[in-house]
Order: sequence, then structure tokens, then C-alpha cells
Amino acid sequence: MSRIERAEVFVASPGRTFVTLRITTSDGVVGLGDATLNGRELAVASYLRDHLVPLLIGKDPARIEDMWQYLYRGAYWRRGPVTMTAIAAVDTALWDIKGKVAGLPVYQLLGGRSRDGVLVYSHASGRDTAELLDDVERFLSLGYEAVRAQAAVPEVGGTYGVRKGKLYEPAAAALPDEQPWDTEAYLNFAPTYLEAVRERFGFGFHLLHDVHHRLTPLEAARFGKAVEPCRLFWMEDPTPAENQEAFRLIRQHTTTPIATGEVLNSIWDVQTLITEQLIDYVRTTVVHAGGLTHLRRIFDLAALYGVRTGSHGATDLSPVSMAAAVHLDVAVPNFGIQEYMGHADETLEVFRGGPTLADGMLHPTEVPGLGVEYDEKAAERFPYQARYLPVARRLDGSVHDW
Ligand code: KDG
Ligand code: MG
Repeated sequence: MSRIERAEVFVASPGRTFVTLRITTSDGVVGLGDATLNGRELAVASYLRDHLVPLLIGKDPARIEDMWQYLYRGAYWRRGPVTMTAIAAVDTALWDIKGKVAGLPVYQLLGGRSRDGVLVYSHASGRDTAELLDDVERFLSLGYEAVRAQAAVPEVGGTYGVRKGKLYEPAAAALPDEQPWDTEAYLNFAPTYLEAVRERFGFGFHLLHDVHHRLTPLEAARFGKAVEPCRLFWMEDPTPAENQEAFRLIRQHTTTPIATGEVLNSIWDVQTLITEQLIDYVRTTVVHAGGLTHLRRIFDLAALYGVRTGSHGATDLSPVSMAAAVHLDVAVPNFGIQEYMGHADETLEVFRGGPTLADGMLHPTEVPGLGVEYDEKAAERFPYQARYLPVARRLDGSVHDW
């Protein structure tokens, strides 16, 4: 019987920081898992190196479900982003290995295709409405059928979502940057630029917007009502997601669809949201919600209640995560949309392969496993650099939700 012989953790910053787990079996089969937790990367690396890797050696790589139960139930301490990201890395690597052993792409092991491709959205942004409109035009001309739109609030500045370089990359400083936030200014301004997007480009594509946990439930209800004429695909994270009950109030006041879950990491975190149908899209991911095994469980619960999937896919989800996401997206019946921001050129020098983009859709590779390779030599050229997401402060100096 095959055994897990080696499990190595790599931390590198090719364009941004990624933590990658590589498991090698006694038969020489290699599996990859993403273990990146933006701004807390070394905590997951230590969880893996110090606590999980010693448990993996000698175990049967084929027993994916049993390994998941062993690492989750067996640890006594459950849930939380660090734990669930570490478990996810092991789980994803074992699915990669199973695909390679079976000679099948992972989506075939998940039941095969439910669709031909995976609809994605990307990020248009601008320092003002005019710049945002140009950026939306750029994405539409590239063939995207769904675009997220964010603009800086003119009199506040530094607003979440505005791209500085080629890619939108919010984790940029060696210590967290502090950025101002003014809810009333945002509530006055954001509906105007979403209306401007619809006015200029019409309704022939999906328009999304990320509120990024910045509003109270009542403010979110006001916002959702105000943008109803824009017919958004969704408003994302209208209020901090850990208070699931808060979404009831938003739901009662607006028909704007709601997406949440990118910071949540277990089925228990989304149970009320899904079973009470308080959201339309669940944004949990392979990397932060316990891997393919657990995310499939969340998506199956969502399917029972008519909630569709819309997984997070920012630059901090490595190409290994994106590949795993696309294998699952193409297979599940209740897929909605997949976020896709692409990656920096340096990232793609280290991670080779992965899904291909055509006509606004991602397509999984047909090679056995996940279809991504990690170039350890290339990674050595990009040593770890600490990078943090900014922190938001209200105009009176107090900390706001980021
Ligand atoms: O790690 C956090 C980022 O990925 C996040 O700020 C991006 O909200 C985000 C999104 O929707 O992509
Ligand atoms: Mg978001």
C-alpha cells in the first residue's frame, strides 16, 4: 500500500506571499495544496510544519475523508481560519494525488462535468467614476461577461478595491497601511457610479459590487434598495459575516441579491445563512474552508436551499487553489460564478499550469489531478516578504471593518 513519505511546506513571495504544501507518496506521486492565509501566512506554515506534517507521515494517502475527520475531530480544537486553511492544504494535496493515481482530472472524481465552463468575474476599479468606466470597458472588451465595479469615494480617498498596478492587490505594506472610511460618503457615492456603469454599458453583462463588510444591516438594506435599478448580480459582504442573523434584516428590505462567506471557514459559519435562505451566493473557498471535502459539503447544503456558489478568487488564492476551485465549480449542480483576478507574472513563474480562460470562462485542465506544478527552484528567487492588508479607520479615528 502507498504511504505518505514526505510533506514539505514552502513559503515564498512571487508577486505576493503563498504557502504551499507538497505531499509525496512512497510511490513517488506528488500532490499540492494551497495554505495561504493573507497576512497570517506564517501561522498556517507553523500549524502545518509543527503540528500536521508529523501526523501525515506513514498514513494512507487514499483515505481522504478519514484524514479530514482525523485532522478536524481528532484535534479537539475546531474551526478558525488557521486550522481550516491547514486542513484544506492537506485535503487538496490528497485529491491531487488521488487524481494522479486514478489518471483522471479531479473534476471527474467529483462526479464529472455539470457544465462546459466556469463563468468568472473580474475586478474593474477607478479613482473616480470616469476611470472606473474606462476599466469596465477594458474588461468587457476582453470578453468578460461579469465585472465587479469599485471606485474610490472622492472626498475620502484610499477606498477599498482600487487597483494601483496591473492587478488589484490590497496586501501591499510591510506593516498594515491605515485608510480612512466614511460610510455616509460611500452611501451617497457608490450608487451613482453603479448607475453610471449601467447607463454607459447597459444590462447585457453581470455587474457585481463588494461592500467589504463596511455597513450595518440597516445601512446595507438602504444600499441594496438604492441600487435595485442597477440589477446587480450581487452585493457582496454587505455587513460583517460572523453575525449570520443580521442578514435577516437586509433580506426583508431589498431584492438585490446577497453574497457572503469569503472570510468564513466551516459549514457551521454559513448554516443559518443557507438554511434560512438569507443569502443567494456562498463565497467560501477550497483554501479557507477545509479543502474540497468540506467545501463540497457546504455547497451540497446550499444546493438544498437554492443557494448558489460564488467562491472567492482574489490574488491571494494561489493557482493551486484556483485549479481546485474550477474542478469543483465545473462539477457542482448549484454553481453560480467564480471570482477570478488572475495572478502576477512572477506567481506564474512558480506555479505552472492550471485552468485556462476563454470567453469569460475558466476551464479545468484535462491532465490527471489538479493540473498545477510547483517550481521549487523558481520559488527560491522570491523569498518571503511580510505584507499586510490595510486597516480602515473612521474619520473620528476609530477602527472600522476592513
Ligand atoms: O485576503 C483578502 C482579499 O482577498 C480580499 O480583500 C479581496 O474582498 C476581496 C474579494 O472579494 O476579492
Ligand atoms: Mg470580497
